[in-house]
Amino acid sequence: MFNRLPVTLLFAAAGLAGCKSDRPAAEAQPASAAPAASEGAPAAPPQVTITATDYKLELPASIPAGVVALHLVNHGKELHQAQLVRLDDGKTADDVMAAAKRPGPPPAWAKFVGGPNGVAPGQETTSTSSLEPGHYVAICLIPGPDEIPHVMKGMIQPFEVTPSGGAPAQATPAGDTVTMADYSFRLSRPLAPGHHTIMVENAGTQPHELVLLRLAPGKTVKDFGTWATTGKQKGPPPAIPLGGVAVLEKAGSGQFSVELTPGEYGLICFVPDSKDGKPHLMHGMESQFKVD
Ligand SMILES: [Cu+2]
Repeated sequence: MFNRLPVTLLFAAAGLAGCKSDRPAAEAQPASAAPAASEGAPAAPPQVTITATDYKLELPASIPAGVVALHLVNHGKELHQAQLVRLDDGKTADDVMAAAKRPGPPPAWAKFVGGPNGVAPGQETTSTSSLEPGHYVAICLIPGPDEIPHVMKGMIQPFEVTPSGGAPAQATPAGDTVTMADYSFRLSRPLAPGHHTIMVENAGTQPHELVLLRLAPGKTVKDFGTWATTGKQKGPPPAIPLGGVAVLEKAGSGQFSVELTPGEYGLICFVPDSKDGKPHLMHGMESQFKVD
């Protein structure tokens, strides 16, 4: 399945599910824990740190179910993401690797539920999701200049989401929404400079992802699409990926936060089309906007 991803699924990580906050929440993770809620107020979601290097993803072996903020830190020299994939009972990371080596669409037992999307070396990003209990893997499907997706080099890490009995956590209310369709992004309103929490919803029939790009002067989203796919990542990148939400299946949602400064930005989706296998950007799933 991931064989044809090298070029096509560039930033496709599996997306996390929605961030509606009516799920039982989670005790804070010992590692990076969550703010406590005041009496009567919903708890803030626990935070889990995911560290990416060339080529490993590190995260806790167990995460409490419910709303969780996933903070991805890229210590590598290449672009990385943390696509979350929920596996049916009995399936393991080895099954995912075996499937990755076969051509064809992803197996039905693997559900792409979002997660923090691609960030440049040295960057970090946070994506908030609502996770059901179950077996999961975090993977990086972004290829390097050799067009081999990082999952094939070991960027796959299993983890469990375990039932939790705490008070419901509350995601930060999103001030902005991006609705994804086949094949478009629609912003609920223009984005001003400053901090934003952005809800991403998949209203399409196919899986989609959102990668937020800050464009280099004079460059376009299309330039980045070409650089990342057919251009073998040669030369200076025409844009810096600032995260987003990795692949979400139909009706999935997740949110991410970002600090915007004035400039030109883009949104792009690299998910391979279910009919012709071309990345969605080639079906027009890319858009550009100005922050000023
Ligand atoms: Cu798409």
